[in-house]
Amino acid sequence: MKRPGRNRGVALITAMLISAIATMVAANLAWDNALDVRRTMVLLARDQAVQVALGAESWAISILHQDMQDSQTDHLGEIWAQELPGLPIEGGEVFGAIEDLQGRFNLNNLVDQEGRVENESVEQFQRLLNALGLDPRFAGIAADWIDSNVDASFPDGAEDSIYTGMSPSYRTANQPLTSVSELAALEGMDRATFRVLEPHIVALPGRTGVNANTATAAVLQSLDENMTLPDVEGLIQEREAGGFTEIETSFASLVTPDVLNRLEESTQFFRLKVIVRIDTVRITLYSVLQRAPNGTVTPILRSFGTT
Ligand SMILES: [Ca+2]
Ligand SMILES: [Ca+2]
Repeated sequence: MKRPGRNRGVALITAMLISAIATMVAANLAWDNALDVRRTMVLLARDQAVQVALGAESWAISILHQDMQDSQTDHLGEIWAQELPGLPIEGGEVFGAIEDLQGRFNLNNLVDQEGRVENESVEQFQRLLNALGLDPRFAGIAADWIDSNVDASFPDGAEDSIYTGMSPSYRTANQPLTSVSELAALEGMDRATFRVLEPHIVALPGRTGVNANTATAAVLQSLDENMTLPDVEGLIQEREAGGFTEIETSFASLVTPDVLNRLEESTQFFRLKVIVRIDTVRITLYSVLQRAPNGTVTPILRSFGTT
């Protein structure tokens, strides 16, 4: 016996099912397609942001090159030291700032060219740590990390015997640093200490002098054990208008002749920080720029997103 009503019902349900599946497939395709488009847009925006950042780097290079033609000294009143306010670009904006890295304490000064600990610099680093309210022991520990031997210095050293006993265990670098972030590996170093210290330290290739015109307050204080806070404030006030007129006059009564000899009024190493935002993409480029005596500026280290 035929049951036409029931067959029609099955046909109807089948048709509805097919139509539902077709809709689902279409929706999925549209969703995938939208994701693909979005992904491609982000990749394009990222590429573009990197190009903008490199463009900003070229601009910074020309500013530093020009600065060398215009002046013999480097101080915080010069054009390169002025932060670039946000500039609009297509779909976003770009910010930039150049910092004098020789206003910081160069950790690689802790050793001489043969990799032996240089005591005057270790003492200066101790004074810097004290000025920042940090444990001065880190100076000896950092010196051991960088110096070429594996004999722990006394009383504040730490060599392989300490680090190989840690979990996970590791060894000391026993060579100059390429990044200050290596200090995070030091025995006893924690994030809070590193954060306080970081704005005042740098890892530059070889030994460098401090630029008195741009040194941070803590670095100025580290120049001599008898340097007081009012001394530092006086120095900062004195250099405000356009750097020190005569470093020797300003510092002779405050530091030893040795330290005075190492003070400089111009700079070789700068760091550019560029932030580019395009659409939802944001990148940060850090670029260490070295300026030769003839004014040629070369990027020697680039990194994205980290210090
Ligand atoms: Ca200058
Ligand atoms: Ca060592």
